[in-house]
Amino acid sequence: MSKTTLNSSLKYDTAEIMGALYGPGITGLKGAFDRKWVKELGEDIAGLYEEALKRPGGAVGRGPKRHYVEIHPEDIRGFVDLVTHPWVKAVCESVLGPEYKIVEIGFDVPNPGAVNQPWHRDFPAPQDTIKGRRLNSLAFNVTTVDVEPDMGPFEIAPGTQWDDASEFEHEMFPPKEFYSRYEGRAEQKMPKMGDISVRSALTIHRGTANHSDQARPVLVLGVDAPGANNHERHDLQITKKFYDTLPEDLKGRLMCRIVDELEVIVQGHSIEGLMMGEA
Ligand SMILES: O=C(O)CCC(=O)C(=O)O
Repeated sequence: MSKTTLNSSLKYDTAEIMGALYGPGITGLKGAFDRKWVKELGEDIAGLYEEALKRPGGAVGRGPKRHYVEIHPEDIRGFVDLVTHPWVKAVCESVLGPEYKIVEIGFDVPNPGAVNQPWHRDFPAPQDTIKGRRLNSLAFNVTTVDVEPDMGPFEIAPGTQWDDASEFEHEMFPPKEFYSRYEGRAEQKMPKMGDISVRSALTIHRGTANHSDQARPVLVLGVDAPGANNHERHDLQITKKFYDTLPEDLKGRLMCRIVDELEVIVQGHSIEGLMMGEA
């Protein structure tokens, strides 16, 4: 066991973390960052969102008034703080093992007027989960605002990461007849600035209708166990200059291309069933 693993797992309880991700399929850490850190993240995301909206294909529609934008790690000032946070490392080590890799960074923006999404998974469950009963990827979320009930909170149906998807559309969208199961279990999440959550992207969830006059931008960090191959849906790029500044033990964790100049990301992870017409 490496020193990092030992330290992280001593501070945070591995069994508790695994119990949460294999049980409800979601957990979190309150107050991981201070509000100044989150404010900067919100500013970075606001600028990136503005740029992405101007670029054809820069932002993927995830339903009316709702987008997803994949970004470059060095676009946000807090990237290294986030991925080296001891709780984030402990969760990844506990659930994905010591060889985990960072494969995605992006953000979702549900704007005022966004409607309820269909209940969904972010991608089909892999054989490792269906047959092997093992989770091989995680999605971390960091809200950039204090979420209030009228802001279209993220809603999740705990325990449904294990649901059989054979009757789901594209193995991701349960039919409407199944909705009572998700509605019966649904929990709305109301994180505050500074909180981090982590979930299996297979736990059935949806963004809800945003009735407020405020957007609810949320950062997404995707992490894989070896063999999960979610990097194929993404294009993580790091400049050589930025790479050289990274802590040694982080360098090997990034499933990325090292480039001289950052290239515009052609958004790969569109979820057709979430488009619902124009965003
Ligand atoms: O509203 C959210 O926080 C998540 C939205 C979502 O699940 C998605 O667009 O895939």
